[in-house]
Amino acid sequence: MIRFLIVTMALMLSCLGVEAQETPAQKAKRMQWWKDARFGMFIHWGTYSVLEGAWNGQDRYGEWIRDSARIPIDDYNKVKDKFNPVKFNAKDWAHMAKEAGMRYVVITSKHHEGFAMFDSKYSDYDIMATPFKRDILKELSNAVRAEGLQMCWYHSIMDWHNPDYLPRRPWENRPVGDADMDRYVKFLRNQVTELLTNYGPIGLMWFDGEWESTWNHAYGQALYNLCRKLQPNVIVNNRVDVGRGGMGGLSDAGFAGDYGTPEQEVPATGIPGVDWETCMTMNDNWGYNRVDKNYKSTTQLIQLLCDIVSKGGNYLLNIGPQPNGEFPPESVQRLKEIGDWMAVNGESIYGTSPSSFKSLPWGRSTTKGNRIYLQIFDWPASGELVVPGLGNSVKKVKLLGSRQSLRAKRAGPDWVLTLPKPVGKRVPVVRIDLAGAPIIYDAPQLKYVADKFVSVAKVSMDAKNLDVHYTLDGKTPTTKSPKYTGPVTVKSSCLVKARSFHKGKPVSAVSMASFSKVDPWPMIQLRPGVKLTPGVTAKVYDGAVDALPMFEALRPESTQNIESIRLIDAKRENYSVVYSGYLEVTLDEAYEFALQSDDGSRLWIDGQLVVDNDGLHSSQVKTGVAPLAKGLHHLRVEWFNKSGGADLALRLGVAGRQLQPVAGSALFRR
Ligand code: FHN
Repeated sequence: MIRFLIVTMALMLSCLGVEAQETPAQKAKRMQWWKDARFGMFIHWGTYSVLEGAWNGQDRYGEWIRDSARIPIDDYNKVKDKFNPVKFNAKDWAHMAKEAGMRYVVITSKHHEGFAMFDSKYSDYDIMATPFKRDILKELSNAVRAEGLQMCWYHSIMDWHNPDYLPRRPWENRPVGDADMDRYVKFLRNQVTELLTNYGPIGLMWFDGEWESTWNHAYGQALYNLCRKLQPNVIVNNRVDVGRGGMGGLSDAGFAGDYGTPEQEVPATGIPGVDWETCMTMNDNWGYNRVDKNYKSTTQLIQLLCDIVSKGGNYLLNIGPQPNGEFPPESVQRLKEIGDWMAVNGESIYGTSPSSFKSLPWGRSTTKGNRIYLQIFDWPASGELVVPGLGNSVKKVKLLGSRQSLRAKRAGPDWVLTLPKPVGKRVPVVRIDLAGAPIIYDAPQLKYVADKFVSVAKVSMDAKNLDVHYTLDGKTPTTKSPKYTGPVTVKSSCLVKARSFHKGKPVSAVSMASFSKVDPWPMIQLRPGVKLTPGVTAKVYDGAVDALPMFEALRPESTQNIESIRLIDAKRENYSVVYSGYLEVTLDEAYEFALQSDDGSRLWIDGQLVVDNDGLHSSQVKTGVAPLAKGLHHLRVEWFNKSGGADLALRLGVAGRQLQPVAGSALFRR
């Protein structure tokens, strides 16, 4: 335990490194090449490729074959003896990536199997132990850079080969022996050091396999800092740490990693201010499977690229090379066809910002300064394409790949483009040059923390470049109504209405929200003589649950008095805690509470549920608002942790203002 604490403290101290010093502008500069690139090649290649997805008569496996087919490690180790990709040609691979319009290449330097696709001095389970005996990563990094692309590494934290990595596969009777996770972390860091020292400038580190309980935030943050120390300009994805929320791929604040990693899915909308990259297979497997012919069509892949980029994301499209070192022919064909499209339409992808439109019924859009690009998935039978709510004057309209300009006419808030005969190509793209930055006739977006308030509520109204007029009496806004110039303070119950205007004319629907001034929940009157002590009571319950239980039906294993709402034991698994006491607030106000937990949690104030953050999940934050009178209020927090990471934090503040951790000085117990 002492050793673990020493190692963890050392790793935590190393956490006070890079991120703390980098400014947002410096990070933006570091990530600019990646944001502009928008499109990359993922390559999953390892000894699993030799098996082509087949084992013992089953042939539906992929890169997880050792685990899925339950192959004992001694049998699996022999597979490397057949790894001899005699047709591997790094220049061919790099050229195909370039021609496909991809700007970076991410290859598995080590997948979960633990095999190093490079010459590592820290392991004899590496490429030099195969008949091939060539450093694939060295050859590929040279070829990729020669094509002007960024070389990047995928590296798995989870390792099914190294005897120090824990946990073992649940099905294998491989003794734990003197396995030592700290020793494994040192091995992992040594190989990452090789990858960021011996192969020239690396664009990004794509970590993976971070989800098992033996990996933690201290390890993750320290590994992030190691990468940035070795190559300060390297980008590191969020799977280096433990903050990722499942396949949706995004992390909560407070965890290491420069961008989110949705996998096999595209977020429903863009996420302003959040960088993310969707990784996806062409068929159903990351690693090569010889019978998996379920390839997405080229048109589907191009539409996915447009959808992702229109939302501000990057697309990392996977290839699973064959054991002979060639890409599958189906992949080669799609790369070529995507490249043909990118050669004509790449300007609508590279260096673009997300769509200016909330949604388009016929396709997607991207933005680049005073230009918008329209990527047409469904060609209008009428030959007329309606561009909804575009407020600008249109200077020029062109179909990319053709010389002719297209006719455009205004129709109320819309523009209507006359298209030529269907071009029959995949996803035609129209470019519109505007007179100024895009002005889209969206209804104002009303933003506020709570629609119930005690003293005042504040509401902001965002309509990008348009004028907004609003009313507080429920009437439809006109140009004679107050013009929005900044957050509006609401002091009595009312219906707020707002509308967008352009050049003195209404150009959007009316947005509305109802606000109610309420009486605060009364303070708790204690019986005379009742003495309070700072802190709260914590009742601890043993047992694995998947959701918060009915605690009234359970018997606590212990009751403790602690100074604040915090984790009691960050390393313990399968237990729950109920924290109870009194919270003292100093004003009659609507208070916003933010409850962060891994796993589930709930916050009750005066017996009313204010925040429900229940469920099996990684660290996530939920918020709620309660109108409270100055004085004492009952507070109860329920929390549980099943396995893996654990987290608990409670913050509060007057609604609309900065939230702060609930101070121990505001908490009391009998
Ligand atoms: O387990 C891996 C899987 O094999 C593959 O590498 C994907 C690619 O992002 N990542 C993990 C599954 O989330």
